[in-house]
Amino acid sequence: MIAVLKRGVTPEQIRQLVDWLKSMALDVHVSEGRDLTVLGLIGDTSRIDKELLESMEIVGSVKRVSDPIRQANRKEPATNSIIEIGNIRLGGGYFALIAGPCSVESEDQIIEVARAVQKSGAEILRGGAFKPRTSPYAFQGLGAEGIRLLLKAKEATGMPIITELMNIKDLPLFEEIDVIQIGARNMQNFDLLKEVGRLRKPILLKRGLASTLQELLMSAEYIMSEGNEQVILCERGIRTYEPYTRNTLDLSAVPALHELSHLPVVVDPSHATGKISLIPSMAVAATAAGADGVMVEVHNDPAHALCDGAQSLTPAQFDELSRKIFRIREAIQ
Ligand SMILES: [Mn+2]
Repeated sequence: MIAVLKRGVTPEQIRQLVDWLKSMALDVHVSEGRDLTVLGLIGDTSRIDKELLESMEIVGSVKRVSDPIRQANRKEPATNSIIEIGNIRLGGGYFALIAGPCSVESEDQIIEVARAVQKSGAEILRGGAFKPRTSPYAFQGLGAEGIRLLLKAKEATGMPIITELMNIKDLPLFEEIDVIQIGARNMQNFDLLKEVGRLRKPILLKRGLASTLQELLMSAEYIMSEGNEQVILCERGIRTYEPYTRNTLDLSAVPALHELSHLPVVVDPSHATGKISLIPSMAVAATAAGADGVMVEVHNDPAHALCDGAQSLTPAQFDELSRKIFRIREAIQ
């Protein structure tokens, strides 16, 4: 960490600041230039409050030199994390198509959708049991019953399951779930992140609707700092001033996250656009941009879906899309 002091500071003021910094177990290297004095702070500066230091009367500016992200950040250019989900791999050159309904509604529904998307090449089944809905009066999901039905679909098809955990008290129900999703609204629920960090199973972490990439990576760091290194990042659109789409899909997040991190990146064009007419193009574009996976909502009867029907593809539409996605994969390999 580097602190540049303001012009005209007295040697006594510098000495007081250096003493205070040293009292926090840091080494301080003082460089006095003709006009400015620069302090180089050496040691564990992660506990230093940058804003507090910056607010001091004699301090002009402060810059962090070391990355606050220690585990999620990219270390070697060519080494990417590969996440194992059952016998499926994701990341580091492995690509997976994830599909399923927004929410689990019945045994017939989830098994029918699972069989259909599997036939089209999807390898992981998604489906919500616990639903974070904007309105408390909207369908809230089947809860524990939904988890039970997802496991029935897993039994019927062999597909690993990804589903969202909203409350840590429900964790015992997730024992046989393959991937736990932390939704956009919970991306900065730090207690929840720490709890899933203590598990030893993959976590799909969705980007918050108003979160920066740095904040997304800090949230991944919360999970990893507890020992769980199996984190999958998910871009699902962010809130902008454009109302035509449900959110704005930030496709540049895919190569940007690959630059910043070794973790795999999945794109969810369904929640990003909210419109069936836009999902296929964005799913193809995400694949072309190098996403390690694409996650799409598919429903056997979108018109009667209890949740997100307007953004659910039919199995036939998904089949057409998956063909395009696999062709793009071949083209970019
Ligand atoms: Mn949904």
